[in-house]
Amino acid sequence: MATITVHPELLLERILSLEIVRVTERAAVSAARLRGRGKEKDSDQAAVDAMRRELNKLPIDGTVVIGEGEIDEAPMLFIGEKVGNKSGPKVDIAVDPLEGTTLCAKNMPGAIATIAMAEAGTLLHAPDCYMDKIAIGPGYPKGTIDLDASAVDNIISLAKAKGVKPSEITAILLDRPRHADKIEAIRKLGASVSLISDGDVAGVIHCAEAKTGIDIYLGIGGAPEGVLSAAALRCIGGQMQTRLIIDTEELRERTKKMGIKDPKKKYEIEDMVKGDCLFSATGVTDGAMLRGVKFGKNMIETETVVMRSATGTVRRVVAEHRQLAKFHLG
Ligand code: VTB
Repeated sequence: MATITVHPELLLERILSLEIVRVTERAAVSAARLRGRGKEKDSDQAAVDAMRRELNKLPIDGTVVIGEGEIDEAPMLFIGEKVGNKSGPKVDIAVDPLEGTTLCAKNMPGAIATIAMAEAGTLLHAPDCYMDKIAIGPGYPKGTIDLDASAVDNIISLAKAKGVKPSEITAILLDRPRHADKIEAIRKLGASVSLISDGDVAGVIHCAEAKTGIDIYLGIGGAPEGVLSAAALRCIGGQMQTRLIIDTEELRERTKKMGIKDPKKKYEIEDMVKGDCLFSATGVTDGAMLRGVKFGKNMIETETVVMRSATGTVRRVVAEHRQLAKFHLG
């Protein structure tokens, strides 16, 4: 019988692609316990604690490159923190234990717990600042979108590539005053605007999910969220361009310290995620991408989407947690 040899690192990566599900599941359950309580900080902290605890059980030698903030402002999962039990490969980790803290505090749709993992040195070390972003789903010719072109020109180009009228395109943007001009221009063109109050990791991913009806993400959101969504698109396909918004001297210094030589660089997905990666997200509240955590009498149910770029495999894991329900663990 032929023996199948799998490179040990690859095997580990395959195992990790299931292990990281636990990490976001636990963070989501902990945050969801505080859903709708109006306490953003508490639910975020609960998610951070749980995610860190689970991460430290993994056979990895990990470094948080996108985390809760700099060491002086975030005691846990800060940028540079070492995580994992050190017995495995060196990896970069990007986390947003609770993406959409306000959504969770208000029990509104779309809060998720999310993480991306890749070989050490391959994830963009982005500071916690704003980032200009544009993204579309897979199947379009390269160059269909350009961050430096106007929203209108991008929608016209995308409509042409899709074979539809610009009025048949739906753009998703964060509902912020800074996007007023863009929104007006898109509507004037006749295209549809879908506004989200928070949660632009899912917003970008929606472009690659046909069921959402979203064609393009436009506008300014968080840089950490930008790297996380780039990791997801690296797995499922699509195009994305971004640029950091470095508008203060303090940020310029911080960016330099993080090793970013050109603060005005236009990033492609491959610049933000340079090699293969894993991405996982678990729903905290119900959303278009994932169902939120359900607390039953003897069981807690979670839904997770986990992606692996090496193969483009996307798994949806609906898990029933009985022990977690019994012991009321976070
Ligand atoms: C987005 C969104 C986040 O921050 O990145 C956004 O994904 C951007 O910042 O969920 P502003 O809220 O300052 O516009 C969040 O809404 C919260 O982190």
